[in-house]
Amino acid sequence: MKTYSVAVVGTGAVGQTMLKVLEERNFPVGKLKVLATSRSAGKTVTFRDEEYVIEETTPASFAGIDVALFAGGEASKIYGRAAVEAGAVVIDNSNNFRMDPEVPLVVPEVNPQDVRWHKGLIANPNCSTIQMVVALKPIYDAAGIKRIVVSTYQAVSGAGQEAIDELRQQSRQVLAGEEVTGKVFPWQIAFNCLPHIDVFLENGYSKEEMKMVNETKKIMGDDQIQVTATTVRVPVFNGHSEAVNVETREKLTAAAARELLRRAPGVVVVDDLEAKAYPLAIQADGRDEVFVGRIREDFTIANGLNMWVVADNLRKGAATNAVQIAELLVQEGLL
Ligand code: L14
Repeated sequence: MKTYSVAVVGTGAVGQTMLKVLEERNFPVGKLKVLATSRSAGKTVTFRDEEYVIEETTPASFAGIDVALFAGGEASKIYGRAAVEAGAVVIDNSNNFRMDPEVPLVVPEVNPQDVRWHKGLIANPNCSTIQMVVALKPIYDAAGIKRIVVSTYQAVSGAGQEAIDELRQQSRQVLAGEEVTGKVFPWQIAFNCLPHIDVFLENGYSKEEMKMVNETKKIMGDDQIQVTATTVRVPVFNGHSEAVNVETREKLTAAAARELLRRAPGVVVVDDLEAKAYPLAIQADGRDEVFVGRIREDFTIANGLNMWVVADNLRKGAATNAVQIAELLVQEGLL
């Protein structure tokens, strides 16, 4: 079988999950380079029972690399273009290039065709956007979408390993009646909700909220879709949940939507009220699918649906989606 030289840039929560997912899904990795900042260089990671020493990223790191998965943050801003010039296809999980008109923004279940026009760089969307569009795509195709109102309940893992540690430590502190300390979040996250993810913008929205607005239109290829979002950090370790209200162009009953979602790629419907079955973050943890439940009509408008959408934000929201894009490139002969 043909194999590919792969670089993973970043060894935080997302980078580590990328390595795990590459291994689990049996991506045809020939040579592997694990790159990071000088802070992690020299440490080791395990891939397929072999130890790899983490190397410091430099512009020269990408010679001979076929595909470079950037886990996020600043790295792709500094080395992304250099990697492309060295001949790698870059799949970038950061926000740096997502809205660049020269860069496809891809969710394989939604717009796989967009990989074809890549010019070396492909962006992985924001975690909250990915799981929402996977759930909305079959509804869009069947009935069109006018407007989406979404509220998110986002896990701390999206903010990295330090944020996971902070929730654990603060939970202990609260239960022990100790003073609560922290440095990742602006306020205590344990036993609390923060309507604040990423930075605030001039228009009063957070950047995370505007990512959901803008990325949804680009991925769905429809500028007319109205999206409004409230993104909230909740004291959950991993797995984002979303309350999604959607106004369709044509009438779609809850039963019809449920049936469409049952057949949709990458979706698992968990929707049995008798059995108290609905998607849960703790059950989505470690899974690659998007879970959808509580599907019901919004009786306040002619064509409205409500649903509850949950996914593992480190996997489908980041690492798995990036690896799926790499798989797509292989299938399409684009690597
Ligand atoms: O835009 O803090 O990909 O949970 C996703 C995780 C932004 C921050 C992105 C978080 C990031 C977000």
